[in-house]
Formats: sequence, C-alpha cells, structure tokens
Amino acid sequence: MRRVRPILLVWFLLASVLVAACASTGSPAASATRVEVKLSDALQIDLAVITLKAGSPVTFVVTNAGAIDHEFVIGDQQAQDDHENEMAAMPMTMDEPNAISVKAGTTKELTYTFKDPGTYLAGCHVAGHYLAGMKATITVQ
Ligand SMILES: [Cu+2]
Repeated sequence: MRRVRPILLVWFLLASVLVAACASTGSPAASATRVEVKLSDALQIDLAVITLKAGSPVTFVVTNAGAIDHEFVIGDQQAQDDHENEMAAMPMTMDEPNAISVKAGTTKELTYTFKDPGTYLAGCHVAGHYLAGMKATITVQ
C-alpha cells in the first residue's frame, strides 16, 4: 500500500542539485561575468564574448599565449589613444583599473565595470602592437 512516488523522488534530487549549485557561487567575485581572453604574438586579442552589459562587473581572464609580453587595456577610443601616448613617452607597463600587463605564458585577471553602453576597445600598447592592429571591439549594451 505504501509507495514512494518516483516522480517526487526525481524532483527532490533535482532540488538538491540546484541548491548545491547556488551555494557554491556565493561570493561577490564569483558573480562577475567571466570572459576568456587570449593574447597572441600574431598581435591578436581574442575575446570569448564581445557583447557585454553595462553596470555589472566583468572579469576578463587574460592569457598571454605568446612568447613576448602583452597588455590588455580596456577603454573607449580616447582612453586607448591616451594609453598609446603614455607608452610612447614612457614604455613601462603598469597595472591600472582598466589595464594589466600580462607576461608571456601567464594568465591574469582584470575585473572592470562598463558604466555606460557604447563601443569600447581592448588594446595592447607594447611598442608598435596597437598600430599593427592588436585591438578588439567590445559592444556594451
Ligand atoms: Cu601586444
């Protein structure tokens, strides 16, 4: 007479899995969208996602797959031009809120929040790289 209905058991198991999944993403850092980025010696910046949302943090996980150092600088055209001029005046890469230098063969993270929708660029300003086309377009909605 007494039987556990299989459908209830399935729902219970599903609920347990969901609760476990949510519990593991509790910290604020983990709630940022993560975007894989690859920098290469072919002077390319490959972003896994190029359309992002304004107002929420994005963590760029940037891997330098090359044998030389590169940079990952986020910003609008003006910010890229400014950074290009800075690097021309003093070719020393520094980490800033919108920029990281990534040594050959390493991976580094940069968390950034785009405040306003628009078209942005990611660029590398190691001497000659940006002008040679080491940039990518990011659309923020
Ligand atoms: Cu570069």
